Amino acid sequence: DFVINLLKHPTFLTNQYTTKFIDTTPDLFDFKKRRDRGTKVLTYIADITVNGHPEVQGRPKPHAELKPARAPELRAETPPPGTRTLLEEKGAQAVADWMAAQKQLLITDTTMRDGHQSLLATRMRSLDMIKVAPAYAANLPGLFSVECWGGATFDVAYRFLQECPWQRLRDIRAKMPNILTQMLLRASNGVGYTNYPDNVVQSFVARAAESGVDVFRVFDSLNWVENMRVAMDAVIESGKICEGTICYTGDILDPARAKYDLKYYVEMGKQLKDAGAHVLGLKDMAGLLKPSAAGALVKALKEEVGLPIHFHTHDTSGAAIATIMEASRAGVDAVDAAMDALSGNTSQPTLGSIVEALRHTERDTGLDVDVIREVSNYWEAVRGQYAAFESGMQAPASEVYLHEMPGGQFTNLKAQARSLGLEERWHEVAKTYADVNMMFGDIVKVTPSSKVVGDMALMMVSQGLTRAQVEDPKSDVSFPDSVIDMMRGNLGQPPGGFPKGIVKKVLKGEKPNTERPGKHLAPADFAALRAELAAKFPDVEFDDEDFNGYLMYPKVFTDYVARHEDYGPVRVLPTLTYFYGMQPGEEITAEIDPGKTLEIRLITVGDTQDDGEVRVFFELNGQPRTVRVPDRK
Ligand code: BTN
Ligand code: 3PY
Ligand code: ZN
Repeated sequence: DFVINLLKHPTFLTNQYTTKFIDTTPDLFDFKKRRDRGTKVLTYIADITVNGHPEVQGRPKPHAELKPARAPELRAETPPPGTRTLLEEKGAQAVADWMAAQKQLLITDTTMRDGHQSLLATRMRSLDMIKVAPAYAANLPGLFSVECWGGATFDVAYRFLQECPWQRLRDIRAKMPNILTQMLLRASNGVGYTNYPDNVVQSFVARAAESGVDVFRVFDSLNWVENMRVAMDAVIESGKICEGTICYTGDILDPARAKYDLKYYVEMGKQLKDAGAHVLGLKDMAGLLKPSAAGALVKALKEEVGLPIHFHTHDTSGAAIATIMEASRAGVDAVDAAMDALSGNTSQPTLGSIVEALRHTERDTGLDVDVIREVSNYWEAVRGQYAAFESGMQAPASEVYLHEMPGGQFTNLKAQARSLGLEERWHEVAKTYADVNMMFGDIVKVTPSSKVVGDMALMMVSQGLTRAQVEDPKSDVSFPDSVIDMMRGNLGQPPGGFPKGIVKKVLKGEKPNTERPGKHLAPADFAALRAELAAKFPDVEFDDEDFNGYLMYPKVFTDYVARHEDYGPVRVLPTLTYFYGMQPGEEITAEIDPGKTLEIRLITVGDTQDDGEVRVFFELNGQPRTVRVPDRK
């Protein structure tokens, strides 16, 4: 007997045939195999064409005359050597030493991760990234790295895009072999929202390194270095680059926010160096670091920690480029930026403008602005296809200094507020978010701690509760689960711990755990979990990537596999087809395997039959095909 991996090599349904039959009938085997995947993809297109995609219902539509997204011409036949070449040849420490020795400001392009996470609700599909990856390799070998994995992209790929995040990583890696790939890792929270057992974190990091991640930006959502060690050690062990990261909050220039002062950050930087970081990440996830503060902070970190510094910020306030210029003057080694068309507002500052701002100065990035414009034009066309996921944010706003929401959360929380009917009361939500932060003791707010603060703020606004009412020991408040979880200590401890009063109120006297959460989590039983997954899908063979997806997100992964059995490899469809289906007469091409394409033409959509089904008529590679789907409208 044999099993096949339906996910990676979706072939055919083995249980319909005997092994012997297939062995002796290779032509039939080939035919069945193709027909099977083709039919599944046609079923998906038919379903979306008839019923619509739930994610875009009621949302703005892409412009009728969208320009096609064509990747720029390649300016080199083979990718010139880049930062990854150095990592492969000399190792992680050599890359860090090289960074520190450079005069130019090094640039990370975040378009494929934080850019779309912060502007388009993380909905960018792999196909749109893979198409342009060769142009990055050939035309932009001078980039420090390309952030293209981790953060929210992992679960969104399975959950909403019906595609495998690991395959995205492998495909980008293969098409961009010379530039470092970078991921965002939430330390013991992996790419999830809660602490995982140590062996799950270790397994995930090893797998990610193997599948193509070169730089791991590791942070903890409460800035607790103790809770970062397992992840950092795993990165170092893998031979890849460990960017131990400080999350920036508050304002080092404000005496009223003394909890997070210069000394605090320098001390944390030293702890990260001692924990083995090759590079010190400075993650300003909300865009709160003001220009003058950046000068002072970078100078102090450079002098007192002595690691190369990689700075990440968001342009929510509109002041990010000024901050970058100050950080650059103070000697920061690398900064994050997004390609122009996916920059600004809650995203990263504008890559092309940073390059221009530093031209003919001693920190000149050496990047070619013509190339950047070409690549940005590609992203502009891609962005047009995701109109449904635009946040509607019209302008930068200084309000970010009040609420301190991370760029990646802002649009998300706004959408959540909208779904609760609170959109008109957004500024109240923002103010309450700030109140909750103070009630929790002024904590770092970044996934997952930011989600806890957001949950609490939405609950208070929708129930009309003030901070004083919540804190009143005599009032009866039912707290969101995420708040109870955090007060139990399940995300770890913030500097100085959570305020005693709120812990007591939330936990109703239950004693919190103030030790590292992973210390009390039993290791996951990998053999038992593999068996559990296999039992759910007896005909599917899972590999190590799949299993690590299952470890992070058991339900999300299982749902993804179940849908994959019906719809097949929908990741190969053009983005407009994926979200909007097809028009009668329309024809598309989808590359189902390298060099092997499906030519799909939608002929017509029939009427709904008595049984509630609709027949949809296609041509697939010139052959007529009919699929039936339920009319759910
Ligand atoms: C997703 O996870 O949402 C992507 C898969 C799409 C499921 C299709 S979309 C059309 C149809 N309506 C549904 O509610 N589910 C299927
Ligand atoms: C994430 O964890 O996804 C973030 O982007 C945090 O800034
Ligand atoms: Zn960010």
